[in-house]
Amino acid sequence: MGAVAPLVDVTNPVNGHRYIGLNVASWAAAEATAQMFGGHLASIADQSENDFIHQNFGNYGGTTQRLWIGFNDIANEGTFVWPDGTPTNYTNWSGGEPNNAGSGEDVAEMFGIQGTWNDMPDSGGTYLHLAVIEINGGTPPPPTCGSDIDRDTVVAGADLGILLGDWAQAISRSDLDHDGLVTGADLGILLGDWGPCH
Ligand code: MMA
Ligand code: CA
Repeated sequence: MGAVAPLVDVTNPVNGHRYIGLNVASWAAAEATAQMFGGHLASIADQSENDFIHQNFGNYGGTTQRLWIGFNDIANEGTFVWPDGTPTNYTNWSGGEPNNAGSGEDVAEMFGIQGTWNDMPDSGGTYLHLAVIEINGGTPPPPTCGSDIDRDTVVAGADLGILLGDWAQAISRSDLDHDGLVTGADLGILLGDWGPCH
């Protein structure tokens, strides 16, 4: 197989996560592809993340898309989970969904038109799906290294550069004290963590 060029490749400034889009037929193949990229099918933690995916993928190429997202109840019917371990704090099901229709539906799609979700069979039926792959979604940094913004296991100039670039904004990746704004307090935390993670 040759190189694979994502159809969409965007970073969400709110959480710093990267999302790429590829046409992959079944949900399981899409999740396997996501893992080859070092990620999972997208997890959606809140309305803001749902909006971001809806806006960036829902009308790709000027066509209303059906999007594969990670939510699934494959392991335990009726209990939907995210493949990257994101807790289930937010859902955006369409009315009457999930309904486990037909011979069963264990994986979720997002309707590109309005951003709501529906459970579907793994095959996706007759619909082409755009898989939304999230590269660095659910795995928080180890607690001893919360300032390692770029997750390269060392708190260094690259992290400082990201934090300064996010200065005075409500950008969670650099809001190390989680007070809603990137300020001198966050800079102090980062400088205190300077050096290799341990
Ligand atoms: C209906 C509805 C959905 C189900 C799909 C399967 C068109 O919508 O029952 O819940 O997932 O059919 O194609
Ligand atoms: Ca359904």
